Amino acid sequence: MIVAANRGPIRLTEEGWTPAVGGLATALLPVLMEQGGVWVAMRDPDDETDLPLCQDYPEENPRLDVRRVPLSREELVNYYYGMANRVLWPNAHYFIEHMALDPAFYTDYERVNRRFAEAVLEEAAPGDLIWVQDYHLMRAPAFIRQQQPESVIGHFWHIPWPAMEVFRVLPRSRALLEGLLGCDVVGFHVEEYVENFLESARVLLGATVRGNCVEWEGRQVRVEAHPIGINVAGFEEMAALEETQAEAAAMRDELDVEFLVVGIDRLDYTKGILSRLLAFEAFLEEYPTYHKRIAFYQVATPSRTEVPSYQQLKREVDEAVGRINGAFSQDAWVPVHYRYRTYTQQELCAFYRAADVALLTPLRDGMNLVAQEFVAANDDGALILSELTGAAYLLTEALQVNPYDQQALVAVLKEALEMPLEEKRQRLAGLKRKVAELDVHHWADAFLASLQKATDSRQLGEPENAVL
Ligand code: ADQ
Repeated sequence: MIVAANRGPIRLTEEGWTPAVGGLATALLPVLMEQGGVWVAMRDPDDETDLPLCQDYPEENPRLDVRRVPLSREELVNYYYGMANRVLWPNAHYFIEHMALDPAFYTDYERVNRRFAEAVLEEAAPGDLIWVQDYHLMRAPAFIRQQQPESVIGHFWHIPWPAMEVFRVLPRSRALLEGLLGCDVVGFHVEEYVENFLESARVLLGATVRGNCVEWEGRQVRVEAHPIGINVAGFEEMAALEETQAEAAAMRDELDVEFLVVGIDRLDYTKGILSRLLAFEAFLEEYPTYHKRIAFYQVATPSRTEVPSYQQLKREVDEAVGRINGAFSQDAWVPVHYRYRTYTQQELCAFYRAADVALLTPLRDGMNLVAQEFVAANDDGALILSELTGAAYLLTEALQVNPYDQQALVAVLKEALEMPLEEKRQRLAGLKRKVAELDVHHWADAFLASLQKATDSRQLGEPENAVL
């Protein structure tokens, strides 16, 4: 199997090369290590130039190759910070006003996608499954298909696919769509994104769509929902560690309040951190009885710090935190605790365990794994979840809210804080069942089984993925 993703699956730490933290590496490294294979990723010109272009992993008993596509600084700026993060990301999340349209972004995106495709083709043997990941690599599947028509190619899109009318705003939307239609299987988190994609192919390319298949250049492209999950056993184990429980207890002691509300996100305008802070401010204004009894702990990982919208968001969040704490702090009580940094998964687990309420209110989110992590790690808290996330379609026992509606946010926070313990436990039990089903290993198995079907039907000489 060959995986192509913007980032590689391993990191150099004090203990040597170890798997990267995060869903993708957790899900796909074990599969690749078992089957043997190659992971193609970019080589970051900022801090990876001394890494080899081909690296065996693990060193002592190699099971896979990490193949790196070297990028120049300019390519990184245009392909990654530009096209991926200033064009495709805001478009998919319905933030059209954040889109920056510089033709150089697309030119380098195309060039880098072609280089990824070439690297994949150099590594691929006949019959290998090729699995391309995410919005950084929309054009690569079509390049691979052109060069090697028999390839079996899948693509998983980790963010929302927007409504067709929003997608079509993108310059070159048709070429981008055609890139993905080089695949046999295209995966999204939920049916709604599948439907938006099918509609985009039908309207923008005039493609024939039957059921969940797009007929394209004499092939059938299956478009499917494969919701991603977390490493459930890993999170449950981490949450149960004595160390984690001690950290959670120490956090509660230090904060010394009756109610702890947490938010954990990358610092990204799609995550709704600013509106959440403003809603918390409105809550404190409306309910003075909660003063000195509640704390809101917001953790934000630095992200895409070179992009101007992210720099501006950082300033706005800093300012809002300062204003709220300036207005409401009394004696030793500070209402908002804001941490702009990255934590280990085990430390995040301590936050999840310590919390009474997880307040996760993205303005748009493909899935939102933090909600699932909270459910796996917490025993008797309440989950407030934006209805504009992929997770909301699945985690129906959460308290769901429109993150643009400040009054609703205030009301749902009060409801969560005052929810009887029995109801919280019941909801959490339902949520835990869902999260267990969504497990990331299941996600990888289900997608790969679908991709394998494309190979099998070809070998049988059937019209591939035929819809009868
Ligand atoms: P993200 O936008 O990054 O992912 P999310 O799904 O919530 O969003 O995953 C974030 C991950 O980062 C979680 O595993 C979380 O634990 C971790 N994280 C967050 N804050 C952290 C911190 N301060 N320190 C350390 N780790 C932190 C994209 C899409 C999502 C989709 C995923 C997977 O935008 O919608 O769910 O991919 O497909």
